[in-house]
Order: sequence, then C-alpha cells, then structure tokens
Amino acid sequence: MLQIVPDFRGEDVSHDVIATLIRDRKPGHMLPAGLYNRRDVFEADLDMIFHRHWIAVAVEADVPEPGDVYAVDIGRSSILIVRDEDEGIRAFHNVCSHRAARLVPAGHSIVGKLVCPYHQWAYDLTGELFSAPHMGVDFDMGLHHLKPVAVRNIGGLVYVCLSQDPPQDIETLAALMSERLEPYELKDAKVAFETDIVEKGNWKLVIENNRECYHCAANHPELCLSLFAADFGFDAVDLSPTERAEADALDAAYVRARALWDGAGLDHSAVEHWQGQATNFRTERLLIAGTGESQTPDSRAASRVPLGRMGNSGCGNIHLWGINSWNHVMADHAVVINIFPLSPGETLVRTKWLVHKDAVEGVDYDLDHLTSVWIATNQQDADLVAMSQEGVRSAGYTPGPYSVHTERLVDDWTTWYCERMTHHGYGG
Ligand code: 3BY
Ligand code: FES
Ligand code: FE
Repeated sequence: MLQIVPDFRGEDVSHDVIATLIRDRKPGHMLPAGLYNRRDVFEADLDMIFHRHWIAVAVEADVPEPGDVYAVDIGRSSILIVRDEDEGIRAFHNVCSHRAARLVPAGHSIVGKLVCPYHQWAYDLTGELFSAPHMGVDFDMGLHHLKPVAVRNIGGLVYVCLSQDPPQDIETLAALMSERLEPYELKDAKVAFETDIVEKGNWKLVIENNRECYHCAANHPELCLSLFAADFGFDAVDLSPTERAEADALDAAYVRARALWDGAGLDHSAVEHWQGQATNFRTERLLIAGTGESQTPDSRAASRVPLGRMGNSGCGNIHLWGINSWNHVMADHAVVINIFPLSPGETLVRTKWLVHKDAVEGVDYDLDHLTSVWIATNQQDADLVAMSQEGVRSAGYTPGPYSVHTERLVDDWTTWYCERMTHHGYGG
C-alpha cells in the first residue's frame, strides 16, 4: 500500500548522526569521514560555524571610497560591504526588503545609492530605504531598512558575523591585531591582484592543510625560499646533525631579531586563541628566510613602496590565521587569503595581494614577482587537499593520526571545530 505519512523526523535523524560523528572523533586524529563528506554536515557547518562566528570576508582596500560596494557569498547568504558617505564601513544582507532580489552582483561595484534592479527600490549608503515607487502614500519606508550585519574592520581586515549575538571575544583579536597591524596602514593599501580558485576538498581539509608545514619541504619549493617550515608548531625531534645545526641557527636568529623588534617597538609575541573560545586565531611575527625581505621568488621586496610606515625590511612577516583565513603581512606587501565553503567537497580559496596604493605596477612592482610564490603554493595546496578528499571519500578511509611534533596546530584546529559544534548542540 502507498505510504503517504511524511517523514518529519529527517532533521532530527540528521542532527543525531552529526552529533554521533562529532562524539566519535578521536583526539589527535582526523575527523570521521562523514564530517568531510556529508551534505547535512556541510549545511550544519554553514549554520553553526559560518553563520555564528566572525568570518574574514574582505579587506578595507576593497571599498576605499564612499559608494564602493563589495559583495561576498557566505554559504547561502550574500553580504554587501559598503563605504558610506562618512567613510565608515557598513555591512548588510544583500537582499532587497521588497521581494528579496540581490541588490548588487558578487564582487566590486560603485554606486551613488543602492538601487534594486527588480522594482527599483532605492536605499542610501546607510541602508535606509528612501524610494519605493507604487507602494502608496501610507507606506512606511522606515520599516524596510536593509538588514544590517555585524562588521569589524581590524587593522584593514574586514570581518562579518551573521549572528544577532556575535561572539564578544572578537575584542581580543581586535585589540591585538589593530595595534600589530597599525604601522602597516592597510587602509592605504590597494588590491594589486586577486585570484579565486576552487579546491576540490571540504573546507575543513583546506584549513587542516594550512595549519601545518609538515608538507612544505616536499611540496612548496617556491614558498620555502622565504618561509621557515619550522615556524608552524614544529617540535625539533629526530633531526640529523645538519638539521640540528639549522634549527639552532634559526633559534639564534630569532633571539637577535626579537631584540631588534623589541627595540623598534614591533610586537612579535605568538598568541594562540582557540581553547574554549569562539573566535579562533593565531598570530606571530615570523622571520622571513633568504634575504629576509618578502615572500617572492628571490625573497626580495616585491614593491619598492613600503606599506604604511614600514621603511625597513627587517620586520619579518606577521602571520595571522583565522577560522576561514590566513594572512602574511610584510613590509612591502600583504597576502590575504579567505576561504568559503561551496559544497561538501568544494571550497573557494580567494587570495588578495596588497601593496601601497601609490605603488605603480611595472614601475614599483612587477606583478609576476609579487604573486608567483602564492599562486604556485595555492595550486600545490589545492592538489594536496584534493588528494586527501579522495581518500576520505574512499571505503578505505580511517581517520589517521596527526604528528604530535609537527601537526599540533592541526589537532588544535580540529578540536576547536568539534568543541564549537558541541557548543551549538551537536555532540556533547
Ligand atoms: O601560510 C600558512 O599559513 C601556512 C603555514 C604553513 C603552511 N602554510 C602555507
Ligand atoms: Fe527589490 Fe522589488 S525585489 S525592488
Ligand atoms: Fe601548503
């Protein structure tokens, strides 16, 4: 007989499955396969992580002037960032208050006001509706403001939070990084180049891959000319005499550099913020390998015009990790990478290269010299992530162990993810 009773338990079943997967995660190991592969986990990640935490979406240089708009998709939601007439940065849902049309396309636009392409409702740059043709004289435009989104500009890096109750611990990140990034004056930078690549892997695999440099020596020949793999949660064990001598030399170089940084008032402490916290970040001032100047093929500065007040190149590289981002801020340029989940097995990796706004391409910097290291690195990481994703999809997958010597930071990240999902009602 035809069964016509609908199954209203779909969501509950899915919730219980996800909670079991979170509970099943073995500390020090990768996640159970379903957490990388399942569509319902992907949806839960969007709801619980991307819609409730502070997510890095833009740089101040994306909206340098009043009327500049930058729209970005976070999962199912499109957000627009706008520079208002008073030079403030605001964020709104990119959804018309009439019949929900998207106001602006993804990416950059320049507007005098925000006019919906559907029926021409018009909003000013503060999100106030000021024109709604044919809605009648009694229509109260004051009730149809664009829906605001919480936004923070932290030293030129723009974060949004879609929650009505955004995590307060963004203040820790804001206090630390506003000060650390202030001399770089990223407000006066420009986006010299931008790339989008779609990695064939779950967003959590993209981040796991980013949280270690175990794979760097074998996979990133270009990046390793300017970056020390030993900087990322690396415990110096099992070293050959040559490697031991290199490790000692790096330690000594850090002692000298930190003394110089202290003298110059350049904060360099390593700060890790994730245990029991909503806002996940790590930052440290790192030495640059080679000539010490920049992440370029010859480790020399890419731009002749330094960022902000960073006249000298001995100030290393401020690395900053977040929930969906990693950044390297150097004296001459900054690399800002934000990731956005597209599907269980696809992640958008967006990279921006920032230089001082007065730097002229072809005169002060060469685009290939500026961008080639991270273009190569991103492609190499995309290949590694895709290999891992193929593995976690396969019947042969068992969550493997992280190295306690070189993958501690991966374990910290995966643990944070499970804690947050538990906090939001999964697991426990
Ligand atoms: O750039 C990063 O943040 C990380 C660190 C180690 C490997 N990876 C490229
Ligand atoms: Fe925007 Fe109608 S949907 S004006
Ligand atoms: Fe890598």
